[in-house]
Amino acid sequence: TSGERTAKAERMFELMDGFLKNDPLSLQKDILDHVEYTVARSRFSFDDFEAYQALSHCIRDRLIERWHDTQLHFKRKDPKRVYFLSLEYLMGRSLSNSIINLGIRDQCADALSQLGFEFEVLAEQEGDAALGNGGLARLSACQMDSLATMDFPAWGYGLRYQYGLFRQVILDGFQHEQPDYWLNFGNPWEIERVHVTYPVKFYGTVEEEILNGEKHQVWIPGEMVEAVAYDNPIPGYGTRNTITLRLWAAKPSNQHDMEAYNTGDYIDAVVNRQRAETISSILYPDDRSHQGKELRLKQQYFFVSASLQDIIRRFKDVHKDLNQFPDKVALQLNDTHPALAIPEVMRVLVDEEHLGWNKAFDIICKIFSFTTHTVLAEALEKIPVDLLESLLPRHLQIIYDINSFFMEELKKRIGLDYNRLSRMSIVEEGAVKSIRMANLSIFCSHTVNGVSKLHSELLQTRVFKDFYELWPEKFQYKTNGVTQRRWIVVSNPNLCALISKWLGTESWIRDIDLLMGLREYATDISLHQEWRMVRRVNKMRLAEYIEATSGLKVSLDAMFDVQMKRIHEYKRQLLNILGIIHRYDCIKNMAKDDRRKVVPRVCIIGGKAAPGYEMAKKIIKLCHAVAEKINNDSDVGDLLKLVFIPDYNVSVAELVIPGADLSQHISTAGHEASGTGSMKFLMNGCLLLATADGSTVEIIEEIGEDNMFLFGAKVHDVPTLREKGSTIKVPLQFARVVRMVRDGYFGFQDYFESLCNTVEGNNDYYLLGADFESYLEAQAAADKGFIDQEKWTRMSILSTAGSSRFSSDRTIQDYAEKTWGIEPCRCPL
Ligand code: F55
Repeated sequence: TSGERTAKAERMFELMDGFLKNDPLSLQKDILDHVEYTVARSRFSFDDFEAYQALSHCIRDRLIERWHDTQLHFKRKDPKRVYFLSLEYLMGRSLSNSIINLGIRDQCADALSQLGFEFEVLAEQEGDAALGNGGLARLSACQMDSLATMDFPAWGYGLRYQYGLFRQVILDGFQHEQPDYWLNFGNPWEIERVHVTYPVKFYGTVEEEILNGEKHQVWIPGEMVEAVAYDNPIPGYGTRNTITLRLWAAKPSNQHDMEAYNTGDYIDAVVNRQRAETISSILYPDDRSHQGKELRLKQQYFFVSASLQDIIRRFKDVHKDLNQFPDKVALQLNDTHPALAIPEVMRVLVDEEHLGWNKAFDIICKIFSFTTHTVLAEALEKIPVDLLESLLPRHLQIIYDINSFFMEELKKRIGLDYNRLSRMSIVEEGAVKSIRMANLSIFCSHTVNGVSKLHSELLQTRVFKDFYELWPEKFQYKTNGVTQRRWIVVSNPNLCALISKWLGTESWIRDIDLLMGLREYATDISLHQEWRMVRRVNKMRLAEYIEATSGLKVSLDAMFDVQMKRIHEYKRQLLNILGIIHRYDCIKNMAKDDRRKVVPRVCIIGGKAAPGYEMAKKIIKLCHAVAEKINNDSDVGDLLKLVFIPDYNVSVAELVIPGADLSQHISTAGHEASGTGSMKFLMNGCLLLATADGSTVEIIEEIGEDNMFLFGAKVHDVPTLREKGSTIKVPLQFARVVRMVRDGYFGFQDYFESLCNTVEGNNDYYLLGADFESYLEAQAAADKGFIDQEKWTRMSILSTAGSSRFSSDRTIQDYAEKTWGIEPCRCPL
């Protein structure tokens, strides 16, 4: 009865004694309780790792309180929600970020120091959550942070891979991949929801049924697995709002293969069941190509099906009429990887909810928005029809139906221009008939977003020109951004304190535009002093890390020059290395006296190569071979060092970025859709040496050409240069450094031959030769700038001050207003 319920609620409230408290004493008590009852160690003897575990659980409890309140608040208010669908998230560590967003950093540090622990040491115990490859995946993580902080009613959906991105181990200068079994020591940041499960079906056949005198297609699936939810609370900063990142794990279903138990071998049947788990077992480590593998397709559908069942259930809990779906739901496709959501929603609406085809399609076009992260037509995802037909026969039919409708619409607009029709078709005919996931996504979304202004121009004039001409209003762009919470507050606490001191407020952590206020002090000598001090301490930290990982001692007076990102030919790490060889060669050929004028450099390179990407792996080896030579040459000493930092990931980035003086973003113009690493360096007051590619074009607009070192061909020069091919005038120094590698100056002559071939004559697709001279000029300008420390410091301050446009808060605000149509929904305190 309701009387009993009230009594029970009152009793509960009495027992709970309000919310968990955040003073150091209460924190200590909770930590010790978790040592004893969660970690099950004696409170008189536990090590750093166990202390980390206990502290994490203590923080987790506090996250859960806020998360419950937020979810309840959303439920009560029932606002329009955005569902962010992404197959990848690079969350990195959670402890520091949570403590900072909860606003209890100092209290935690106090609590720990009295127990004899240091917060920083415990934070180092945590491993990275690396459920993604690179920029796209880290962008999702930054955007989740902004969505929570800005109080948006948002959910992230993804896959809970058991193996994250491989660990990179370097042996003899070669990359080796080791599995990242990251859940080994437990994961306090997730909440397993054993009762939030959905069946996901595969294979089987489609049959026709007559229902109320009408023909219907029904899918009779052949296999079933269970999706189990794992919720990762994402706390906002300066708000109680804590949103959900829901990751799905595959488990065998009890209905998986019922027949086998009756007919076959019991042992075999159980072993077979277990195979269901492989669906969510491993992240594909390739960030370029779509391999057309069945397992990958299974992952995509598994993720999409479970997420949509969850989303539709949440909608139906409150609403009866599916026509209202678009008023309550926005579905965001993070690249084409989750694009099977389109035919899946169609299938549910038409086959299960029995909506008419036109009505269903109308709903589809109102709920989906699509963001693409690539510039290259050849990188667009295609799914072989054969694969789809066997795994998801009904979805293939639906895609064909959508395509017929699309072709009819198109013919009305452009007539019988068959070339164009076949270019735009969702179905690609050819040796391997396949589905063009981008074409499907564009046609069925109300908005197609690029990730920078330049990227969007390229989409409109090249990659999706045919579509843009017909539906220009669909095309928008939202320049990427990164979260200042992680990339300044968490990773650079000293700079954070300095900024707050000079701005007289911490509000910039939520309101990034305030950061521009630093411009006013760009020439203030006392800020300069403090700024340099902070930067030097960060360099010290980085130097210690370099010594610990590679044994190399580096001078703090040298310029720390960093290029860290996935290894790709288009990102031109090879240009960097060839530039370093040139620098080395110059030093060697100098008179001793002249060497005094050389600005000392520590060149730092890091990044992972996709396991099957031969050239990228050769670039890594070349970097090591060159480092070996330079670092052991007594003629060179501290004037030049080259370090490869292994196993680049989010937490390595947090350490390296604050210590960088200069960072390189040197892709061939027109190849980097946006680039987000540059924004993190910029926020931390690192100067950029860059080409006018991706978001760099907008960074130039914001901080001015004089505040960075720009070089290289512009987007519009590239096609002409490529046509010219081997007739381009390539500087002698370029030929010389390539020769050195070719001739075995760094050993491994045969191994590097094919790499050298990629940059010579007509083969030099990424225009290393054409850009070399201008690259060296930019490098010389950087050297010159570094000598004038006052000028450098001013540029550094102006870089940080100019980074506000590149906060993911701004990106998310744009998406909310212009693409999703959602509003903040703030949980009361
Ligand atoms: C991952 C898997 C596949 Cl199958 C294909 C691509 C990827 C991937 O990781 N892409 C990626 O990271 N793209 C990058 O996205 C960033 C965020 O928008 C951009 O800044 C960057 O330019 C782009 O390369």
